[in-house]
Amino acid sequence: METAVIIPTYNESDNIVALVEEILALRAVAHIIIVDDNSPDGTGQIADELARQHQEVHVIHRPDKLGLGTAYIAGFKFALGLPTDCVLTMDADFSHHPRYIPALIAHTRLYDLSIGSRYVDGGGTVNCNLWRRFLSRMGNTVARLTLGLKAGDCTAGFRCYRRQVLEAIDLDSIFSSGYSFLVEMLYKCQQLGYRIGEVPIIFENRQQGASKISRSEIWKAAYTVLRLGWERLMGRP
Ligand SMILES: Nc1nc2c(ncn2[C@@H]2O[C@H](COP(=O)(O)OP(=O)(O)OP(=O)(O)O)[C@@H](O)[C@H]2O)c(=O)[nH]1
Ligand SMILES: [Mg+2]
Repeated sequence: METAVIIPTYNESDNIVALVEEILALRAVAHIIIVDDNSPDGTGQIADELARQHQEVHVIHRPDKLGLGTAYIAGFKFALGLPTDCVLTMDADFSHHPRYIPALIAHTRLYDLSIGSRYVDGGGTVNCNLWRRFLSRMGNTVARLTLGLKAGDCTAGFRCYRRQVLEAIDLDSIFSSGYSFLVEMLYKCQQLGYRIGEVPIIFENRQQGASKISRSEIWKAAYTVLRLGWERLMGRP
């Protein structure tokens, strides 16, 4: 299956070269699409250099930090313009290790959406502090209960979508611009009846660079879940 990988970046200069090289070494993906939001640390220029060296690498430059959700959407639209069968998303910080990419792609033969999951047998987290683990577990529990989501890991950004899924969803109708985009996308996939599978992964906390999750992102995510929960209650699609 021809696969495009989307990597949103904001200040990932310590990670991006090693990550792209590890992905290319797998020889499992046809395209790597880096979506950079004018990172002050020069990630965008490093990405341009990678694109000059490797024909598989494409770079989308956005003028400002516009959020993870809209970065995925920009990447999806670009990927759909290429002859890809599936589109994989992952973080740039090695929390989503490239070694799982082949299993995720293989799983997408059986499922419309495959999630690299911390919360299925064989999955887990390493080096994450108690607060991060609590936040993740809490976010998952609230999303599952409020929206009836069936996946174990509803907030994971390590995913592989079949092309048809992305073509069927009106990407411009997605409300969330930030991290809660992941929950909203999963909700839409489940509502549309797509088959969703999970591949166990060990999520490792980032070793280089800084986290971008702010307190306001957490509030925005809570609002998104409540908003979708209300729509579900009202029977709106
Ligand atoms: N283009 C773009 N990328 C972003 C934005 N916010 C975060 N990212 C990238 O999205 C990915 C996830 O962000 P992280 O800060 O690692 O968030 P996280 O993995 O949930 O949090 P940590 O575990 O603390 O690393 C990383 O590759 C970031 O560089 C944004 O506004 N725009
Ligand atoms: Mg991270």
